[in-house]
Amino acid sequence: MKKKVLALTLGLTMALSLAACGGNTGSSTSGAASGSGADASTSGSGSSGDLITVGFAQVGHESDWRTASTKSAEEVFSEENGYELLFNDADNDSAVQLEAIRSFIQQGVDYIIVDPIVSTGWDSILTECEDAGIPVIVIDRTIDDSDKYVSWVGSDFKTEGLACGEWLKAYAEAKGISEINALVIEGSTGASATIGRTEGFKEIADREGWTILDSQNGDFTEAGGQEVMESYCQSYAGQFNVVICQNDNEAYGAMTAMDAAGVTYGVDGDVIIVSFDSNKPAVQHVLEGNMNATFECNPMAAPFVDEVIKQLEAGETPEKEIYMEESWFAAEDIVSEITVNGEAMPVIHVTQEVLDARPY
Ligand code: GZL
Repeated sequence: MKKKVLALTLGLTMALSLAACGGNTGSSTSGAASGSGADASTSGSGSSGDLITVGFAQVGHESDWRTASTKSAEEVFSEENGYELLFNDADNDSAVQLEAIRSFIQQGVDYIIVDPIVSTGWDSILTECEDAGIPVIVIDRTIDDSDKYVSWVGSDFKTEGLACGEWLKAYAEAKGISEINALVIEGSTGASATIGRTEGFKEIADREGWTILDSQNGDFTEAGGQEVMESYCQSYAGQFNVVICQNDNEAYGAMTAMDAAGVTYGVDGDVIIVSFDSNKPAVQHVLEGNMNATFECNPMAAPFVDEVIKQLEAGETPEKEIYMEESWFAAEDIVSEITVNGEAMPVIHVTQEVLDARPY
């Protein structure tokens, strides 16, 4: 929008002045390619035309969920859709992410999209965006110490945690399991997804009198999940019957660790294991009974952001908060519905048909 307005003004001025002496107008946009990690660069050669330039500051590449999120953005913010995408993968480094946003400002992008690695430390950079007249759209994780952005598109992470707890309560009752001794493998420290899922599950655990033996950071990675679970198998051998993994990749690592320790899990095992995200490989594990349940976190925010930008381009005011639709999946057709925040929600029994229909 900035470029179109700028190009229009510039073009008009030049046309008027050139008309006096004959000549043509031009416009230039600076584009970019992708950058990642601490030496991330977001500069790039320009491309012409009235494309809307979007700078996307992504968390990193730590999980299947993140890959799906990035893929969705690349598909939506394409040249054929009228966009030029500048992309930065901050590799889970908050300093890199802030620098990438500063670079987008310097390049004069039309819009900035950010998935904030952590939920605090944002007011200063968002003020810089505001001063530069660049609208910011936040996706996925939340920013909790500034509201200087147009819209947020994402998930209710606490609801995901509550849903996990309510499902576990109903499942344990149906299975005649009277005592829950849980181990939690948390996501990245400071991420709102971690904070919300931890808070939601703990609320149900406290209400039901369950024991959470330990809760450690697995960094949303498979290696992190395996490392934490290896430690748990040492420290809590024979004491736990539930493992809550705050994303799919941590669950894959936890299963590897439990295999090595001779701990059985899943539908026919001694330990109930669940995950968050519900990427296709995780739903496959649920179908096969390796995992008991998975709670979806929808990574496909880009189409909703595209809608927000179209509204802004049309001079309209988008919603401040836009929540994604999400489902809960279980291996056994035992719990068909749970009530979360007073709302009845279906629990989907995973069949081959359900797996085949998964979009990511
Ligand atoms: C949640 C998202 C989390 C996913 C992880 O919305 O930020 O980060 O649950 C990802 O898989 O790494």
